[in-house]
Amino acid sequence: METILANLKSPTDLQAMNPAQLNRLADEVRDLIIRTVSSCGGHLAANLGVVDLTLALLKVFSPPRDQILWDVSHQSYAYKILTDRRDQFPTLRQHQGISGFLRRSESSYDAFGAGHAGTALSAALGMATARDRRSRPGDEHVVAVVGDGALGCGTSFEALNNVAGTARRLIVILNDNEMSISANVGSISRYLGYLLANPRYNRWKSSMESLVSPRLRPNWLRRAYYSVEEAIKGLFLRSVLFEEYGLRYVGPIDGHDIGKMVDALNIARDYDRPILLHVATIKGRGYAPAESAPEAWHGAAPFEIGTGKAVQPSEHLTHSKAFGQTAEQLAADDSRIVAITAAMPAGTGLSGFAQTFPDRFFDVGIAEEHAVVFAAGLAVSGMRPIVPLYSTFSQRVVDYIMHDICLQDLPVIICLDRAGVVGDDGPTHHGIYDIPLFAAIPNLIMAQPADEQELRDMLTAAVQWKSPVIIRYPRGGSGRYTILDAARPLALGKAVVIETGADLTFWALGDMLPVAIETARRVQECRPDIRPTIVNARFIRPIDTDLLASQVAHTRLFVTFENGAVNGGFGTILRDALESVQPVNTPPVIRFGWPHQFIAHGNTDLLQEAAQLTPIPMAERILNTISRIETPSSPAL
Ligand SMILES: Cc1ncc(C[n+]2csc(CCOP(=O)(O)OP(=O)(O)O)c2C)c(N)n1
Repeated sequence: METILANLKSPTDLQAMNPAQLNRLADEVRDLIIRTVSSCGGHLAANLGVVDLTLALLKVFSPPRDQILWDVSHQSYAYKILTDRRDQFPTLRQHQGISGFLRRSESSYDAFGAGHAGTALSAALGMATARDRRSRPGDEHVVAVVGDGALGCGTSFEALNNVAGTARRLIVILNDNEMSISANVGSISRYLGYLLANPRYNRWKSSMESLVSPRLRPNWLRRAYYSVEEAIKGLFLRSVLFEEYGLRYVGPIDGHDIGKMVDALNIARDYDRPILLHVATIKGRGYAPAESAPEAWHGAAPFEIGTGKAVQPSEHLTHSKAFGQTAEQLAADDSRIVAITAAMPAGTGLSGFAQTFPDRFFDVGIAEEHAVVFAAGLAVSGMRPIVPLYSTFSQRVVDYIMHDICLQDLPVIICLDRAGVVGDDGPTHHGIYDIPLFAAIPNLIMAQPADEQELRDMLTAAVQWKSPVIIRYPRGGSGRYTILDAARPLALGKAVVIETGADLTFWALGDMLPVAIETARRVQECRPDIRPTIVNARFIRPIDTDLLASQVAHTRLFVTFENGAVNGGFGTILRDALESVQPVNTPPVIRFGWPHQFIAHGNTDLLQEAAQLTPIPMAERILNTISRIETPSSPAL
């Protein structure tokens, strides 16, 4: 059957469509999103929730002239499809395909790139202010779409605090589905619930709308109606927070009624000061499994559309699960242990902990900064906080970890999940910068276990260390464990020699240990006379200098392996440590890690191949270096 979507030439085509056509187009877009995500995975529930809103936005506004920003931008699939990426959409999140987030380099329709929450309001305010400051200010619009979860971010409120008096016009769409990834938390979320559910106001509003507003066709009359509504609203609602910040508040509006949204967006477009439309949407709208379990369908792995079942279910433990189970066990033995999450209870493996210890579990919303300083306060008062964060989101808390935790030497354990390249989500989500960012901070112990069992050992030991600790571990699991043994002793600052050889010493960090072992095998295949020593480093800070000192005299070449940025990473720390152990005639170090550039999205194996971080090219580079060392006339290393 001929579809509207297939015939769409430009987003401006939507402006001539009638409501029936727009509703049909919405169904077609949902269908394409479900089919694509079912085969390549991605953010499903949030995207299905904003299809109608996206159509309404494109009916009223004209990007790229009008600039539409999406906070996080994980919910931008319909926008991508309807602007200029319908035909590439099946390549979503795949290596060299289109990104799962907005990127300025991908399309002129992507006004501002994102992936981390809480940036759209500040950026939109900057763009609107720049527009107003031009010598001949344009009449283009800046529209920021912000979820109720992202609204809870500190930066969102910092931006709101600056709206009044900064930009003349700004349109904010608050997309309220009452969910972050999990159910939204905190007072702002409760307040939004009050706005959504205020029965007296809503009853009055819907009867007025059904009686009056359909007849208000001339725009000026509709504007007059909204002014009266605005005045009367104050009788029903206690002070409207957004109005205190200098934004006109309009809402709540049914986010699945395209006609109503178009009416409200027209008002917003013509309004002469900052305005916020409160739009109520349902996460997962149009796909029953996602509607009934939006948390589980926030990010979906490939699935069968009919049943909603994962295509490749795994029995194995992930690092996150190993972390969560261990934290729960530790909490059972020690009443000082509390766990804090910044809106990621399931992703970080804390769902079980939350159920077992509800009074020792804190979901603070998307507020990583608050999460770690809150933990510092708990630690000062004798508690033992454990804070799992995704490595990439920890980037915004460097100062709080330095100033509030490490400077005061507080025993807070921060677990950096998704450390290393994460694959399909790409550069906004790769967790490869935590070592360069954190390892310079004094007092901080920084470590990485080689697998899930060692994570259990390390976390259990860390509770006794009485210092700030960061434990990093990668996405997924090693595929070796369904169940873990009891924690084994693990000595602070000590690496472990896995294989003893001579001449060549490999230090592998965490999940790179199997890669180092395989690389050693490849080296030995070509040079049976060389047998590398292989070390599981375990500690980044303090690095095991005793072991290094014992190796330096009989090692001609050190090689480091890490799933992190190579510049300033583990290999650099090891090289510095070697220099302090043996300042003269220090052996050379080959450092394997991610190069100094943003790493694209795509399957992790392909990314590793592209960066030559697989055993064959690594073995070749090692062998070349050895032959240069063995040939005295070769250029210095
Ligand atoms: C700083 C930061 N922390 C955590 C996340 C992970 N994350 C992605 S989407 C999301 C929920 C956002 O909720 P909301 O803004 O309401 O959007 P919705 O998914 O409900 O549409 C979270 C926590 C993130 N992207 N950025």
